[in-house]
Amino acid sequence: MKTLWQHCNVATMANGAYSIIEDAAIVTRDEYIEWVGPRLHLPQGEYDQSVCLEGAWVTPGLIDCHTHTVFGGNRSGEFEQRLQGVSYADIAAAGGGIASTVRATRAASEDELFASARQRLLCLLRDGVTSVEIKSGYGLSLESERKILRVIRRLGEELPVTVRSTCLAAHALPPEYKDRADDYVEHICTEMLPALAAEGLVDAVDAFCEYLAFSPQQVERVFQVAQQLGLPVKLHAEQLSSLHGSSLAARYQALSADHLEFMTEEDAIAMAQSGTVAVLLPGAFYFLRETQLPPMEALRKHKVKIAIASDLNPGTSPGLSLRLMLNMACTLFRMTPEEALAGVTLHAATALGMGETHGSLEPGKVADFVAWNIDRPADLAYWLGGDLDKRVVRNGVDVTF
Ligand code: DI6
Ligand code: FE
Repeated sequence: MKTLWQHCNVATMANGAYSIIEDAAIVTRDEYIEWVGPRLHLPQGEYDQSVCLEGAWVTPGLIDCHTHTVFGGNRSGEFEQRLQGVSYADIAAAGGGIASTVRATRAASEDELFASARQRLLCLLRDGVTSVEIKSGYGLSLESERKILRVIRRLGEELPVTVRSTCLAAHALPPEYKDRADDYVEHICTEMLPALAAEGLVDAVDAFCEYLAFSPQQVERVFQVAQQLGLPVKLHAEQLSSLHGSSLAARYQALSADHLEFMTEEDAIAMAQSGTVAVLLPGAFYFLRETQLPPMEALRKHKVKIAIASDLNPGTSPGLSLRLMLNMACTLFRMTPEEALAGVTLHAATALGMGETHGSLEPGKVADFVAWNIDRPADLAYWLGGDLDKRVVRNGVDVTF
């Protein structure tokens, strides 16, 4: 099926810049982009169908490259506690925090987890998301991590979105391993990861490197096993303190290091050298009322690719809109709307190892795009949420709903 999409302006996001083509046309053949350029230069040819986009601005489909969409329960009670002055770390130390979501997630059936995650994922899709990464990490046992990863696979099968699964078994210490972090890491490395990878449930491996989670030495053990299994790694690093997890991630050619508020310039240099993407999570920064800003200047100076994601999770970023994160990236982190859009398209694709096939509108790439009824691309970072008028095309097919 060959389709001509025309009467639109395109921000192709090639090379991570708007790369605008006014009065553009896009030719797709099945799920791929065959041609994109000014309509006046459209090559002669026959089309099975021609679609008028009525002057819309077309961008690549948005990519949310860091979410924890699958979990049981929620933590709005802890939100109230934090508003009364109790810290995130205090709540975690008292058995709340991640541990409380682990209890609720373990207690939920696969169908219950699927139903609640589906609702949240639909919110992201209504915002123009066509690819999403979803992490496990609220199960923390082989059986319950498997349950979450199976739900993640099922979400990708039943909804019009490309889903990448990440195993985050090293998210927190499960209660049965209290005071035995090394033993839990050993269990992850010898039992969980090999089994889950063999079942085809894992596309990448992540860990939480933090004083209240896992040490760089423990993370390195997990990375070594991931490498043996042929799986790419990523890391939650420098969110609450500086342990140089981002440099460790760079040493293992991680796809991304995420959060990064407390990273140093040396970390940025290491990430630039390994091509590791910096994934910034303004929703978590905002929701925790963090004051330490990620080092934007160092990231820009060393040309580290910057992605933006929702971090959708019940504890630190109950964010159901990736476009809202664009706004926060601009207002809180002083990114430009162009940088922010690159952060949810091309650089987000790279953070998922999909940069060759997704994230920009170029011939040969997958035809995932959104035609927005807006005046300028900056509108995407300007409006605070809301359901903007749009058409969503995924794999060359209109999936607007
Ligand atoms: N960092 C975060 O912000 C989330 N996980 C992580 O490693 C928080 C998860 C939670 O509080 O439930
Ligand atoms: Fe996270």
